[in-house]
Amino acid sequence: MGKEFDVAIVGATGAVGEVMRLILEERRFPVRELRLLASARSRGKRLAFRGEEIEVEVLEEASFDGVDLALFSAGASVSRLYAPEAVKAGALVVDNSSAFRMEPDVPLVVPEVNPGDIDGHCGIIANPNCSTIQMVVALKPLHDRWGLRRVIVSTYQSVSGTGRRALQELEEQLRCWAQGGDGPVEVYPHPIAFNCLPHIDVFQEEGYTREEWKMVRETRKIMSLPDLKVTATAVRVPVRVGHSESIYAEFEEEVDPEEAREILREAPGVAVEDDPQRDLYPQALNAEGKDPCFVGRIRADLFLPNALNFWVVADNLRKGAALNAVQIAELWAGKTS
Ligand code: 25A
Ligand code: L14
Repeated sequence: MGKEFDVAIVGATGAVGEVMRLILEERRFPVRELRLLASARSRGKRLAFRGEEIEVEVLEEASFDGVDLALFSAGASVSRLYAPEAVKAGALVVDNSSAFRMEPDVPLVVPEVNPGDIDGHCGIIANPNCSTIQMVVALKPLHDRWGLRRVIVSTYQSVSGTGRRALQELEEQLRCWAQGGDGPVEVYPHPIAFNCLPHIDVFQEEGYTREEWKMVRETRKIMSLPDLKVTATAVRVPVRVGHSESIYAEFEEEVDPEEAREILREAPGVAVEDDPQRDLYPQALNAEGKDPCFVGRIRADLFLPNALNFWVVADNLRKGAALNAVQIAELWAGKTS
């Protein structure tokens, strides 16, 4: 029998934490014991894992005694406070927050793109931003063929990215609208029902948001292209689950959209859905609950022979967060046992 691990999920009752538990079970990750950790709000809640019920515990410093692997998804402030405690207790931390991603000694890993980078870790491996993950999974095989020079991306991000409260707010606004009223507006600065908000995370330098800067910096780090030109516009749309992206990618060499389609068909973690004559293209509704990054609308740029345009959709809670984190854990476990 292979090695088994004591695993903790921090933020176990959140939108991503729930999916982490599901994916550990689905992929038969070798869990000996699972510890579910959250804030005092969730104390005593019981959640199912492999047919048994596990009680949620309140996160504290001592929570990591005996833990081999800790998956964090409770926000950056919780990670900053508790990830060092988990490392001290001897655990490997896979952190889904933005707290450590740009630290030089913290690998930022997408297993299909830079699996070798996990070797440099000092106890923490960071899981990238959801929009960045699905973009680099599609860009990497094209970069290997033609050499990536510049990327312009616009995102259409679902509300589940913000967490449970945002999902509830969208539903509440829709319910109130159906009854002729207005719903509560608390999580986002404006209504999200029937709306698009070009505002994800906080506004920062040069008029870009933090989400947009994450897409610039994290893409450069994951792809080891420190000077890559990336321009992002991140938009929240009234979709429950699944982030969509319109990507313009410019290369060193002339490209061929048919060859791009073939390359992407063979690429790990990618599923090509591209037959416009049959109305076939990736959709958020179809991506929910699935693992691949779906790519479609692959076409040559009309004016530049070295550029492609395409559309990428993935389940932001799975490949954008929980699945990628468990894939990192699998890479690590493979080297540990
Ligand atoms: O700080 P950030 O990085 O900006 O992250 C903010 C939020 O974004 C989500 C996640 O929300 C996070 O809290 N998030 C982070 N990274 C994400 C990613 N990559 C991401 N979402 C998608 N993709 P969430 O509600 O989905 O999950 C929160 C989880 O973290 C636990 N938690 C929060 N603070 C904690 C903590 N655990 C320990 N110590 C703390 N101090 C949280 O557990 C949940 O598991 P909980 O017990 O606090 O929440 C149980 C229920 O309570 C509701 N709730 C959450 N926050 C509030 C709240 N209710 C009222 N007020 C609140 N402020 C939730 O509905 C949850 O079901
Ligand atoms: O940096 O869609 O992981 O709001 C998690 C939530 C990115 C944005 C992160 C969202 C954030 C995401």
